[in-house]
Amino acid sequence: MTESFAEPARVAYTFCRYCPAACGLKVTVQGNRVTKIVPDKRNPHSWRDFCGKGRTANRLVEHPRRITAPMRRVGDRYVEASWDEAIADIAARMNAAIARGGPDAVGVYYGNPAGFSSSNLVFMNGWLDGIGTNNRYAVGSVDQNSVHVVAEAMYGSTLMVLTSDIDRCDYFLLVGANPAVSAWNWLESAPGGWGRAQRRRRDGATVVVVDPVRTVSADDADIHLAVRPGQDWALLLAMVAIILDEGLDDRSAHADLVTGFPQLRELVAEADLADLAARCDIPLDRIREVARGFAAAPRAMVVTRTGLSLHAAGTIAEWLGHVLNVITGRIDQPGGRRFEPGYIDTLRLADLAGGAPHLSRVAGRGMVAGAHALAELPAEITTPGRGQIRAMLINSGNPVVSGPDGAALDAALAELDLLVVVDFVQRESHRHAHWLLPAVHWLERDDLLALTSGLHDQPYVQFGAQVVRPPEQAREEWRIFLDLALAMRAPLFGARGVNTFMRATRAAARLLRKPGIAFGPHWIHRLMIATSRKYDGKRVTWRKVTENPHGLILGPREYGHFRAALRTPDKRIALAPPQFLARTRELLARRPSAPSPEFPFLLGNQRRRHSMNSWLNELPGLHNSGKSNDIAIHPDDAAALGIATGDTVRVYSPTASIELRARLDDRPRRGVVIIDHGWGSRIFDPHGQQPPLSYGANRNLLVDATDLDPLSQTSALNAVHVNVEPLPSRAPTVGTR
Ligand SMILES: Nc1nc2c(c(=O)[nH]1)N[C@H]1C(S)=C(S)[C@@H](COP(=O)(O)OP(=O)(O)OC[C@H]3O[C@@H](n4cnc5c(=O)[nH]c(N)nc54)[C@H](O)[C@@H]3O)O[C@H]1N2
Ligand SMILES: Nc1nc2c(c(=O)[nH]1)N[C@H]1C(S)=C(S)[C@@H](COP(=O)(O)OP(=O)(O)OC[C@H]3O[C@@H](n4cnc5c(=O)[nH]c(N)nc54)[C@H](O)[C@@H]3O)O[C@H]1N2
Ligand code: SF4
Ligand SMILES: [Mo]
Repeated sequence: MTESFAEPARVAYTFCRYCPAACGLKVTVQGNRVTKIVPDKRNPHSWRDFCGKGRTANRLVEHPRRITAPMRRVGDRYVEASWDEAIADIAARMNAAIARGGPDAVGVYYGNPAGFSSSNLVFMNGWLDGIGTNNRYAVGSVDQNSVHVVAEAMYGSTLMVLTSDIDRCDYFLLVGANPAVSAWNWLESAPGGWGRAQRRRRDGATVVVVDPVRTVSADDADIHLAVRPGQDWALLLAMVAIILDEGLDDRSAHADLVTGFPQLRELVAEADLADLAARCDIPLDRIREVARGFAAAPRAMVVTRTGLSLHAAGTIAEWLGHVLNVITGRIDQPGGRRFEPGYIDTLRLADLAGGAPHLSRVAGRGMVAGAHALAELPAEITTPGRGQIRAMLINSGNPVVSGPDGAALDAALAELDLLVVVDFVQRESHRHAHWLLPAVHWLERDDLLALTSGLHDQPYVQFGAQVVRPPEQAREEWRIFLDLALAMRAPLFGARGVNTFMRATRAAARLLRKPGIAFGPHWIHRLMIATSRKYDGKRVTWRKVTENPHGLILGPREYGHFRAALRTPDKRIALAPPQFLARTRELLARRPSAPSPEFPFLLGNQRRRHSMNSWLNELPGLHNSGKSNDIAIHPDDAAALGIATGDTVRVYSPTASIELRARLDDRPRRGVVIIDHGWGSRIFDPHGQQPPLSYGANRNLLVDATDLDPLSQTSALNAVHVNVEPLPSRAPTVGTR
């Protein structure tokens, strides 16, 4: 059917699902096409981070290379197929793999966008539970695992995270974060957070930014500590030591809240302040000044982010950030880190979903938050034996680009008997796919902002209703997983009777001609609202939620829920978990390695306002001033190498080599070079024979996957030892168009 442009335009309200900021959007629609997206200024909670990515969201919907029907590989081409064929073939091949190698023969990787759908992961895990596979790999291992590991050890639940009470804070200590670019979010979201922190600053608050790069956030901070990459743990341990030694901690706040204080003291007594200062390369006086300022501030918070976590000592640094907050009494206090229970009790849901512990077959490591580490995936595919992955599904991810040592993963994916991809377009990680399954964009689906409700800095609910209809053959992930479970005879959620029930609701829907009767996420959405937390003695109703398309604030920011929510058996914070103490002692015992003459530089990372990890870069309307990444080198380092802006250089590590343009920039500290991640991902043309589109180079090819944080299993993505050499004047040959 062709859409008539004579149809009057209509306006819909929803929220962006590219990052946790969840900005409210006002979308103008003509026929079935989005013609304009602007911020929804009537959204009471979340519109303030609105950026170009949300503004151009319809460009992805209309991507010229979008996959709009299931596509099957035939030789080196793809042909369209029906859903019945796709589901039947995938189910048969997965079951055959299971018959040969057991349930673990089926593996899954899921990426960041899967978490922004209210139904995707629920049904994916239901399907995987039905299969009984332990081969689940998640983006957390290149992102937030350290948060889960610390939350579980200290507070008893991987999901017990704390939000930032920005508007009352007097002292912000931001470590490894660049909120002016990336918004105030990680496993929490404070809409307009950076603007709000700046407002506090104008009212006298102090902002400290800890970053090896003088970022735009550092430009607007009072103090910038240009830490040596990966050494935040030493800086934070020094601050803990100073605060305890000088008696600046708040005993009354933490005395009856914690266990492990004597063990923390013991550890601190073993550390030598001068040594710690040398490790992080910040003068001790400066560390003292910040530690004292932080402890003395009436209301303060430490906020940690990916810059701190994507390192071999990331978990220890993350832990010490929490320790600083706890010992100075910043937990669940105004201006500190507040526990937001959310209207859905996700901690309880996480308890219910927790499977049996599992050690990976090859490396013998445990899971973090229900998944194994991406770093382990290639070996699990290529190492023969029972449990070897032979069939794999990639759900909303691009791990060859976003994870370490992409070349090893790419080679492993090529060996699979079956690779299934659910996405909009065929990207780098999808090039060996046997099946490409068309996904539905969030402008085309309903989502209830529910599973992340405890991550928002305010009790808040919004239902984002479908704005435009998806292409006829595109399908939401939940439906794909449900259909696969039924076709594979895998009991959904691992429970008997669920599949029969699902079939019955589908049959009833057909019989009564009422599609809404068939089981789907709408059942779950309603159930969540019907069992949600009460505010002021009253529970919000489904009708009220849907009648408020701009979103609803459910109640005031409350304090005092933290203690009751603690999941530790003794209801106290475990301040000094033994595994953290042991790892810190290991780090202390290890002499810092001097830069090797062979690989004298440390490679760091930055985000850009208009990139979303490895996607959106290709879209028109974004990055028009330069669709590529380059390498930022300090002018003094560049001079020693004879490199000028615009030169082509080769950057190499023991793992790989890439080529790109150089840019002189005095923002990184000397010895640190910066290449943005997320570039160099090809976009293929499965419909036609057009050459792939590609912009920039994949810097994560340089990352050694085995250099990882043993606690979080996160690879040291942002501190890779590299060398840089000028090349004869010509265009870079790797990863450019
Ligand atoms: N060096 C370095 N590496 C990093 C980082 C870093 O700071 N430095 N950051 C890390 C972080 S924080 C993250 S989160 C990871 C991201 O790692 P990943 O999540 O693996 O990768 P993304 O680049 O986000 O790719 C997401 C894919 O999902 C697709 N997609 C988007 N929406 C949907 C949807 O609704 N359904 C489906 N089926 N597909 C969808 C996109 O088209 C894209 O192909 O990268 C990590 N990698
Ligand atoms: N525009 C945009 N916004 C995003 C995203 C995006 O891709 N684009 N991604 C979203 C996602 S998935 C996430 S997880 C969040 C991430 O949010 P952030 O973690 O705030 O992300 P970055 O902007 O990469 O900021 C990390 C900072 O850490 C610094 N850094 C690197 N190494 C070190 C180190 O060893 N120590 C210290 N102290 N600092 C270091 C980097 O120089 C950088 O400035 O952003 C989200 N928001
Ligand atoms: S991508 Fe931009 S518009 Fe979308 S939620 Fe994040 S900050 Fe808001
Ligand atoms: Mo992330």
